[in-house]
Amino acid sequence: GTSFQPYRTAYHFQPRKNWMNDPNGPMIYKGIYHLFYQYNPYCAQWGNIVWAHSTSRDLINWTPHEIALWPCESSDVYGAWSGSITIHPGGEPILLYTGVNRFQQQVQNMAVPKDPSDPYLRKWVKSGRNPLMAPTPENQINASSFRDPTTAWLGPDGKWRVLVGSKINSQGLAILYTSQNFTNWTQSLHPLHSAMETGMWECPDFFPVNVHGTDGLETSLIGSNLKHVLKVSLDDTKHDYYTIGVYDHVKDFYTPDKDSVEGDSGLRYDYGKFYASKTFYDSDKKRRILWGWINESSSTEDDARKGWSGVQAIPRSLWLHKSGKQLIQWPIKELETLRTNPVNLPSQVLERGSVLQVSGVTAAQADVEISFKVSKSDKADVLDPSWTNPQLLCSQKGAIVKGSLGPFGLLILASKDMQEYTSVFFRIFKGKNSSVVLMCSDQSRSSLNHNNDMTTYGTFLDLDPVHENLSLRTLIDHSIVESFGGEGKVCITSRVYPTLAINQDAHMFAFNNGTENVMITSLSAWSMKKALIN
Ligand code: DQQ
Repeated sequence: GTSFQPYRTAYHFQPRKNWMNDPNGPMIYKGIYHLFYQYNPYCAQWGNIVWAHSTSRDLINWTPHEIALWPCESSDVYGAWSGSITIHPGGEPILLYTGVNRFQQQVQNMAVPKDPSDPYLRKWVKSGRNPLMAPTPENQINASSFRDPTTAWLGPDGKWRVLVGSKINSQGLAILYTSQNFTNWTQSLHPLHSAMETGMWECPDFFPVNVHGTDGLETSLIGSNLKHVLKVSLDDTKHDYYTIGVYDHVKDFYTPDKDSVEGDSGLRYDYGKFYASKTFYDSDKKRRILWGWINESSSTEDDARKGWSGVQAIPRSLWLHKSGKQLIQWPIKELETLRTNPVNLPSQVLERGSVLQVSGVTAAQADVEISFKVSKSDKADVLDPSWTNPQLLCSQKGAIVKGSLGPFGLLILASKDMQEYTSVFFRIFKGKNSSVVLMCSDQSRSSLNHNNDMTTYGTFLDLDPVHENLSLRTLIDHSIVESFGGEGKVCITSRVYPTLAINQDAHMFAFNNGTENVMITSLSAWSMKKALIN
């Protein structure tokens, strides 16, 4: 790597160098947060995968530890791939991961801490019984599509259950295994759930959510005031989608609610980059926390030059929206300890065609919250019924395409003369019976270096812009733009690599490129301190 590193993050998790992908085995143990991750110890490209390990007291500042799992046994010699940790009722953590064995087959293995009295759990011992789950000629499991065990949960019958992601032809499935003792596992006759035409399900995650309130729930909890979430990572499109539904713990079936859409057009954690995510229950703070990997949008040559690839999104608290139809995600509260030098702008009209500079913040390393209100939506452009793909709509109607109500939002990582900027914005349309809000993250002008993937992202946002505040919070961290719309109803994360708008040469603006005025009801921005990361 080189010493000129304008794209390294100040407060998003990353290793010192080399390649990182999926977050693995997140947990809290003896008051310490643990994060493991898929890591290549030798270069900035995927390969030679081990489990790297860091710990933290606040999920913000991180200390690296030695590699937790090296591939070295016959059951994992070609890689220690993704997996999860389960905390047993007695408090001991047990790790399940995918090993790629000497026949290049994917199998599931176990490891336990060598010394459970060490709160940092620096050493792990693999089970002599590995592999615990493997493809055989009898079970018909495809040996190259059998990976990523979930956190296990305990059923009322005293048996453990775990899911492993798989596929049969183009049908994605979550294979279910049960066990009395966590070592001998039996494949169930049917998967917990499957869906046609979704392709390989990587990194399944299955957990209960509270019907009332924002508290998280322990993974094995059974009760009446809860629903279940099944998230899978779609290998074909590299998106994490989820359904909300009901888990029958006697028949061991999960059934998504009937309005919960399967596959790539279903609900996503994030409509930008966010993959192979995993949640864990934080028993100290009674919340469920989501980790997700954000890959680079730069070329492999640029990654090799900078010597690293991959970051983790800010851990997000997640809970069920009161409608019961979607999840809400919000950056963990601890992130706010990095906020400094607040800039608050008075509520004001953002006139049509105007730009308002947000000065006094380190715009390349910032946290900003802005809220808009529109007085009426009768002037909004009419939504053509054929415009059903929000991402496509955002790329056809980027920040420079004038509308009536919108585009309005933020210009981020902008160079002085606007040669470079990333825009995160809203557009309001008149739908059939109500207004329709579109939220976009437009990277098309983010860099003069066109070797980057500058795809525009977008999603619809279920919100009434006349009677509710239309809010946007964006975390800016040099090469990361992580946005939360509608108080966490939707997220869009992107990677950008400005060549001019770096460090102190980056600027931030609010803008309204519509022909109607809009109201800014509040605008607060903070410079962000640097976290201690690895
Ligand atoms: N990454 C791991 C696999 C998983 C994939 C390998 C998802 O276990 O399916 O590094 O990004």
